[in-house]
Amino acid sequence: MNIVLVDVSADEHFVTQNYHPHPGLAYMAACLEKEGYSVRIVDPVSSNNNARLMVKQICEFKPGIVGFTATTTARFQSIAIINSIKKATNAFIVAGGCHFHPTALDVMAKVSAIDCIVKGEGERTIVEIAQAVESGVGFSKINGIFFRGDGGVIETPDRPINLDLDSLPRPAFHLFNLKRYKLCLPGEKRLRALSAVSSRGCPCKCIFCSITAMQKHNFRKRLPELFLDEVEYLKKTYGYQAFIFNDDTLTMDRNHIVSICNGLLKRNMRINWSCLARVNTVERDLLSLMKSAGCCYIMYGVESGSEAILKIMRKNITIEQATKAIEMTVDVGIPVTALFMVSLPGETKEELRKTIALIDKFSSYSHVRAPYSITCIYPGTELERMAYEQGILPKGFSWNTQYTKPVYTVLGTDPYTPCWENPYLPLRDIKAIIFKSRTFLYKIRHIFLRMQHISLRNIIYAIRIGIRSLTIR
Ligand code: B12
Ligand code: SF4
Repeated sequence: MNIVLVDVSADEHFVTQNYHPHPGLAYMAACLEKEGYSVRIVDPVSSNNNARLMVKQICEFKPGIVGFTATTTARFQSIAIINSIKKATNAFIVAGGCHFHPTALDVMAKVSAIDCIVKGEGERTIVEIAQAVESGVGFSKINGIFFRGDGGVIETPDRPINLDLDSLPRPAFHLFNLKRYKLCLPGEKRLRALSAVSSRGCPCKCIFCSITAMQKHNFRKRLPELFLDEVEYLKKTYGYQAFIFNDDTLTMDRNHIVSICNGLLKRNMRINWSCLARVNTVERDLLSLMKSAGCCYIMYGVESGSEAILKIMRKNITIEQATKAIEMTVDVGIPVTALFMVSLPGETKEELRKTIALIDKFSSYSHVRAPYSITCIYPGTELERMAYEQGILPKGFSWNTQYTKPVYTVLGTDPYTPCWENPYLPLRDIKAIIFKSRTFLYKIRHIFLRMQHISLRNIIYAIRIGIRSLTIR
């Protein structure tokens, strides 16, 4: 039987500049191939994110099953293609991943074209689904799914999150047209890169994070030697000199990261790599070792300049730890991105100003970038639960029916993903407060940068923010 796995993106920018071949699909495809199925991956890079072309590529493979993944941002693009495929073929349609899993009942109710939703990790489940579709035995014995039965949607028991990551075959990157991927290592080197994952999950409980919903704080790591065998194989087979280690927090387990670094040095792998880390999991010796093993970029989630807000978001870090980690990292010669969020629960104008001050402090260091984003609410998170409780998500809200507010367009965020709103910090004022707090030189630079992408929309946006900043106290 032929099986197509599909990744859809919402965003041209990511597709043309920074898109990763989807590791989840690559692992599932490898498991299906191992069981003898013919698999094709249809992805936004090879199809220019063009829905019509994607539908054509899916149909011409004559699939018995089509599996879709999507982030919340890309859900409507994905659902549109799902509906077209159902009209054009008899294929059994499965969906999974960080959006479809936590919204499963809602999406099954709204999108009749979807036959089955997979909860959590898909490697074992997709193989069992393929076997069930082929043999016609039914789905009730497959754990970790929602499917349509006689009496409506049926949910089977969760699968324990105990998949042995070392038992998985190598991700099927041969099914991607890797030459078309422009993904580069962040930072100055801009080397073409491929992603690799040495652990899954995170034991932390940040209220905004989707990983919690997917992995339930379960942290599992691969044997460093086997992970390095995989990286070495990817380097030799596809010629990559750079890798993005996409573990949720690569430095979560000190022994694990130390073994990876020592292994890279012992094998004389000479690769460059970047990773995500937490500020309270690094110290100078570790950072120096990482640097000597090829680490050339680290992203830290700092999120807020207010200790009170960090507590509310259960980030479990302090500003002192963040400052120390960032200073040590640049000191050993690794450039840093410190990620911030604004409009977090409990945030007032005063708290926001503390965040801006910390952003400006970090941005003044050489080799540190400190971008911020407006806090979006994602399904399955603690933040979603709080948003229902506080009426930020209205009664009857559905993740899979278009919902937007004019202010989301003002913010320049994805207009269909709801943002957190605070009573003393209206969303419509946030950009203006940030703009007003900036130095004169910063403002001139900001206006100049926006003017480089000159469009009527950008000009109206800049004027609007400017006017609002004059009226905000
Ligand atoms: C790499 C990455 C990116 C890359 C590439 C994304 C891509 N090609 O998919 C880039 C940088 C482009 C990116 C961008 C964004 N990302 Co991102 N990203 C990640 C990251 C760190 C790693 C993904 C990964 O490698 N996972 C490992 C693989 C093995 O797991 P997986 O993908 O979940 O797949 C497994 C299961 O979910 C399941 N499964 C998944 N799909 C399917 C489909 C079927 C049919 C089945 C059966 C099973 C199944 O089985 C898979 C194998 O076990 C994740 C965090 C994470 N750990 O997932 C965030 C994450 C996916 N990103 C997130 C976000 C918020 C974003 C952005 C919105 C950020 C922003 N503000 O711009 C954008 C949106 C991009 C877009 N336009 O859609 C959120 C998504 C939340 C949500 N509900 O949508 C995540 C979960 C981070 C988080 N902590 O919350 N991201
Ligand atoms: S530390 Fe990172 S991956 Fe872990 S829960 Fe917090 S945001 Fe998510």
